[in-house]
Amino acid sequence: MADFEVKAYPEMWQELGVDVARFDKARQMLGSAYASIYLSQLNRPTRMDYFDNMVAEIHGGRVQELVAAKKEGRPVVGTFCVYIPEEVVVAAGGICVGLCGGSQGSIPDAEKILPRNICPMVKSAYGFKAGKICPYFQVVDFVYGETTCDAKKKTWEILDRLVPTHVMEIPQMKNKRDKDLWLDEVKEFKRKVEGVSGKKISADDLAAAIKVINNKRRALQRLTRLRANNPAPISGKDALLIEQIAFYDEPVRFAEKVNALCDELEERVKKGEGVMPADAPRVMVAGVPMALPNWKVHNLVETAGAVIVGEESCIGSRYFKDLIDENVSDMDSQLDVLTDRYMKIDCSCFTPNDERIDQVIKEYRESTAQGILHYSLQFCHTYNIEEIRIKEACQQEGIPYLSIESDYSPEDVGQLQTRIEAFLEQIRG
Ligand code: BJ8
Repeated sequence: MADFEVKAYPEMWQELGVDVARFDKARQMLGSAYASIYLSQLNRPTRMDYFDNMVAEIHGGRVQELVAAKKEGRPVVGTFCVYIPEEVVVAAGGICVGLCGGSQGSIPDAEKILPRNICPMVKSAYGFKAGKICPYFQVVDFVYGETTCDAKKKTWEILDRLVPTHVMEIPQMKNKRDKDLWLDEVKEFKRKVEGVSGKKISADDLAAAIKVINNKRRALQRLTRLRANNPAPISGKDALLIEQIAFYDEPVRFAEKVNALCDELEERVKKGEGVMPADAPRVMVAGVPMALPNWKVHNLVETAGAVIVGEESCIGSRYFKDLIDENVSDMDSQLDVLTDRYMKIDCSCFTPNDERIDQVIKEYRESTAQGILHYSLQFCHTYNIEEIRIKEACQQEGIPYLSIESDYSPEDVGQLQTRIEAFLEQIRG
């Protein structure tokens, strides 16, 4: 197995108030997991080297950039949901970072205070702050939470004791009054960001930020389109990693690197080169976001000889499928089109949520997948219940389907492996 190390920056961690001894163990574990899950893959595109380096520097180089930005007075905002309008933060010269919530390691810290029977993503995220084992959490000026689900909504009240946590009310329906509420929330968010940064956001600032984030989303759309080729030019694991890095990398650089990778993938497609043979089963994943370093399902599916060709998820297409109209130039119209774009996010917190059911089938067709794997986290009521409708839609369309409900522990790996192998046999026919 290739050597890989997540770099250590103990002095900086110390200054940030991280529990260095514990965090260093987590760093080593992440490095060996990454080497065995990622670097063992065959035929990887060479331009994945940038993203490998982003993982190597996840607790160092990128954190240094955030610390430097803060010294310049630029706000650093931690987020947990794709509903947070990052264009507003970027317009104020700030940085949005998606905070970690995909690891089993921080859950015991959370369970000292939070109930055990809530979503592992919420516990993992809270545990990172409570245990002081995430430099990103230590560096943010404040955290922006939202009211998408009960577990998150109520955890923010407890998290606020450890780090300033401000909550946006996300509407749960899509009527005109809901859009009006959301527009008010976006305006209040803008005031908050202006307050922290001491910078009044102009229409030009917002226009520039909208372009930056649209370009990031366009690069991810391009990557998704390339994955529809057979053989797939990139693995699902690598694509998922890129979608995860999208939440903490500098957006202009990130878009450049994704586009450079896509250039290489286009060459591969021309030559008929892939990461798996053309007869490998092609699977699309739909459901709950897989926060870094949650690679469990992708790893199981691809280790079993299939390839994942799309993620209908917030760490996936829900984050980048919609762009903001760039053809308006006054602040009121900009906030209006921004609000429209965010209202298209079809999170399962909405009711009714027919758009998502249609979107899953649309993405399935576009990805040229041969089956859908629905993924929910334990205790996520909205995704677990909405799964009923996704399953019905798949039955109606004759799409091979598997539903998985899991958490971050390794305990169910054997059982999942058996179910995934049976599902792949069904696809192979
Ligand atoms: S817009 S999907 S990122 S809320 S899995 S914490 S819902 S109990 S993640 Fe999400 Fe925003 Fe929606 Fe997307 Fe709660 Fe469910 Fe846990 Fe969840």
